Amino acid sequence: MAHQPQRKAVHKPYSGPAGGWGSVKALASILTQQEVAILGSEILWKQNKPGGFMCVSCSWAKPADPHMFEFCENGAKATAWEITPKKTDPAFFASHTVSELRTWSDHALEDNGRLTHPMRYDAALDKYVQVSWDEAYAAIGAELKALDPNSVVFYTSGRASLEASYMYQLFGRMYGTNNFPDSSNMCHESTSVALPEVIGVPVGTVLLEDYDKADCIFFFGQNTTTNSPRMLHPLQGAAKRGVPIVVFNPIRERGLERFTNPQNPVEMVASGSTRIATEYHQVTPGGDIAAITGICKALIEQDDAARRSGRPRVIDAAFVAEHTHGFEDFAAFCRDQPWGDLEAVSGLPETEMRAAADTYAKAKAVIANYGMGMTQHVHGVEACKMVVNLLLLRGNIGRPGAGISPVRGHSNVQGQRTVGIAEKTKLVPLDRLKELYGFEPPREDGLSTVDACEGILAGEVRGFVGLGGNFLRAVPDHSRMEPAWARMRLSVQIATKLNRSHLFPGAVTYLLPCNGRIEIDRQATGPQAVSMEDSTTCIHGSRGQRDPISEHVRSEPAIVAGIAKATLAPNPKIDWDAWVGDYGLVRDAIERTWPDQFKDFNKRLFQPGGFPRPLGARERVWNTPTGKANFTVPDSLLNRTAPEPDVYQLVTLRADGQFNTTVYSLDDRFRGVYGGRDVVLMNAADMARLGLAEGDMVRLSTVAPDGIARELGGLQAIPFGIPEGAIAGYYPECNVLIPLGHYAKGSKVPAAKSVPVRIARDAIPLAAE
Ligand SMILES: Nc1nc2c(c(=O)[nH]1)N[C@H]1C(S)=C(S)[C@@H](COP(=O)(O)OP(=O)(O)OC[C@H]3O[C@@H](n4cnc5c(=O)[nH]c(N)nc54)[C@H](O)[C@@H]3O)O[C@H]1N2
Ligand SMILES: Nc1nc2c(c(=O)[nH]1)N[C@H]1C(S)=C(S)[C@@H](COP(=O)(O)OP(=O)(O)OC[C@H]3O[C@@H](n4cnc5c(=O)[nH]c(N)nc54)[C@H](O)[C@@H]3O)O[C@H]1N2
Ligand SMILES: [Mo]
Repeated sequence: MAHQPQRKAVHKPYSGPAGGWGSVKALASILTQQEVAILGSEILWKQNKPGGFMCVSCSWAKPADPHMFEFCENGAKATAWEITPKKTDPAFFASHTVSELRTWSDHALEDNGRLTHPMRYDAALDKYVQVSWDEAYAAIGAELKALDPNSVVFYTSGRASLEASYMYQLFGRMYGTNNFPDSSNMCHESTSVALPEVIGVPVGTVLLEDYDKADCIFFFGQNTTTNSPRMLHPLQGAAKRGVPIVVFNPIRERGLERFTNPQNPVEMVASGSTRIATEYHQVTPGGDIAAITGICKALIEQDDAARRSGRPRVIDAAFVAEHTHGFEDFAAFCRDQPWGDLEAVSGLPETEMRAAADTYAKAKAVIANYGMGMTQHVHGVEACKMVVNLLLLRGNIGRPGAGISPVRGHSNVQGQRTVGIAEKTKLVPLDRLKELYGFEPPREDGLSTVDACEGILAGEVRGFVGLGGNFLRAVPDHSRMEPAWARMRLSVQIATKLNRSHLFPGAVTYLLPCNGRIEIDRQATGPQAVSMEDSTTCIHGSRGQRDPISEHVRSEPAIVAGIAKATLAPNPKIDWDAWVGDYGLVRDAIERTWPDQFKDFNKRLFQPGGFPRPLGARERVWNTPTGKANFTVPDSLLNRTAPEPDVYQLVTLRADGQFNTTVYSLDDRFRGVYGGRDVVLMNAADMARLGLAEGDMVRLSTVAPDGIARELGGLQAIPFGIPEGAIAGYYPECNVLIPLGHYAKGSKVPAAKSVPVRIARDAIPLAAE
């Protein structure tokens, strides 16, 4: 990979709350950089409001009775980033070769502005050149027809609407493949594999209103501050009601400690803030299975004692008897684990696990939230099931104020799965598609993200179509994936902004610019609405508000239809043009495919707060093999690879100034790291042991069974509050260190939260500032 110049970062520990004036300042600086004046304009009034547009940042629920401004600092940044007037147009491409652009940073590429015209890569010039849409569709269709459908993958990043996603999966299946890897494969796939086995649904069971009814809230490995800041509003409400909030995280994340609501004038003026976490347990990365086992062990011990002395039970015995399976095995497992082992693996003293158990046992209704700190580990699937074990002990699923809440990432990542973006055929109603559209869908499972990467490395995947995202940057093992990419025959990238995935062309490469969700989507029957599903299964309509960046960009449904028509033989049962002309017809088709889930879809599109999809587990109907909710015994207490001397566990993190591979700024405000991302955050004792002073340069090298060398140098060591033996660096820069084969068993989610690495001194000079 081309070496990008290092920028010196400044470390100034952050003492303020999350939100507050810092939030306003950071936002103002992005608005200036993106040349947008949205503060005080109509656009932020419309964000996450019924009849307005749904935020393009995270997937957190949107309330029926929104705040005056229902957005957060990061949502507003994402809005500014999308509606910037800056353009990456044909003139720009004429003056930069692709080789040169490969030396640009992630930030610089996207900061250049929106893509405006369809482009084709010209190898002789090493440049992108402008083409017409018809030319692009015809060429892509011809290429796809010549390729074996099973050698092509159709990637989706979780932002595309339900309408675009439904059309995309239908097109891919009619073309002949189930190769639908998506961003979820790198994200909550561990959840999607775990939850169906244990509670019969692949998604969380809570609704937003449950946060008002909960009397205890747990967080495992989710950084609300940065990644779903609007969630801090209900949390602040809960904290003010005196609800205990118990956090498990190796890093003390500021928003989970203290929050000032930037939209509350009284708090802002008085510089007030609300304490969020009542207990903060700095678990070792990969220590949660052991930590939860400890909590469950304490509860079971208390329950055993209560049973012996005839006192009221600590577990919900009636619920366990009526609704669950496997309790006795699980209880025996917990009783058997020595506290010493649980302490060693979790990094927490027995007293902390017991304290969390006491808090849990006192509460009548508990919500457990979790994120990438659980799913992106080698036993990520088991970790998700452990959260379920904890909840089942006291009947905390399927009752008001209680439930499981995997906090999803991209704004429609959950919804895409709901409408058929899945490589696993059991998740898709193939017979129904066959009946509705009169074709024989492929029946073998397709490729997940990791499978697709393996296929690209092996030369078996010959074509890639990306509906959004930055695949090549989001996946592990950059130094192997980037050179392999160019061996593909076809690369088609549907995108709003230029990114690194666009700079490794295959033989035939097209870059197709699309509308963003905030833009007005004008079609034959007038401006169209699209829809998405939030993290709590609620479906919301969304209407674009701004004029598109250029008259040459097209909507995602239009682009999918354009490629489909150029590739497939006409099918009398699908009128692609009619669908593009009226997305209501696509919603009708979605309703016909899943009549129970999408009943009266068009009628309910703008229901305030969204309409929830029905979910068995919410009603205590368990669609599992046993017909009950299942307790399970984890296959490992340790959610990472076994420790070795001098090997550190690297956690890859998101900074506050980024949305995945989109880097808005080089700051990570709440963690006190400013102006550079080439850092390693380390425990001061580890730095002392290695003889490192703050600012010393280090090089990380991966310890992997495949023996392939993976290195990243030029990283500044910064002392930080992280457990000894663990270090942290930023995603996507650190992805070069993650072996493709280092993923969660069962879900293949790259184990990005614990990569075994060695640390050495390095001497790369810093770029002049
Ligand atoms: N502004 C902004 N918003 C975003 C995104 C973004 O990049 N920027 N990304 C979106 C996407 S796609 C997603 S998936 C979500 C991601 O949101 P999160 O699920 O919050 O994911 P991460 O930021 O990767 O961080 C996970 C947290 O896990 C902690 N952690 C790491 N290892 C462990 C562990 O072993 N145990 C425990 N208990 N904790 C651990 C880390 O310290 C960190 O606080 O956010 C979405 N929203
Ligand atoms: N080491 C490490 N790796 C990780 C993670 C981690 O925590 N650590 N997290 C993983 C996770 S959770 C995820 S979800 C993936 C994210 O992987 P992706 O979803 O593939 O990546 P993004 O960075 O979200 O994609 C950004 C690009 O999307 C395009 N885009 C933005 N808006 C639109 C739109 O409306 N339409 C279209 N067509 N394109 C648009 C822009 O061109 C932009 O450059 O990364 C994963 N990789
Ligand atoms: Mo994600």
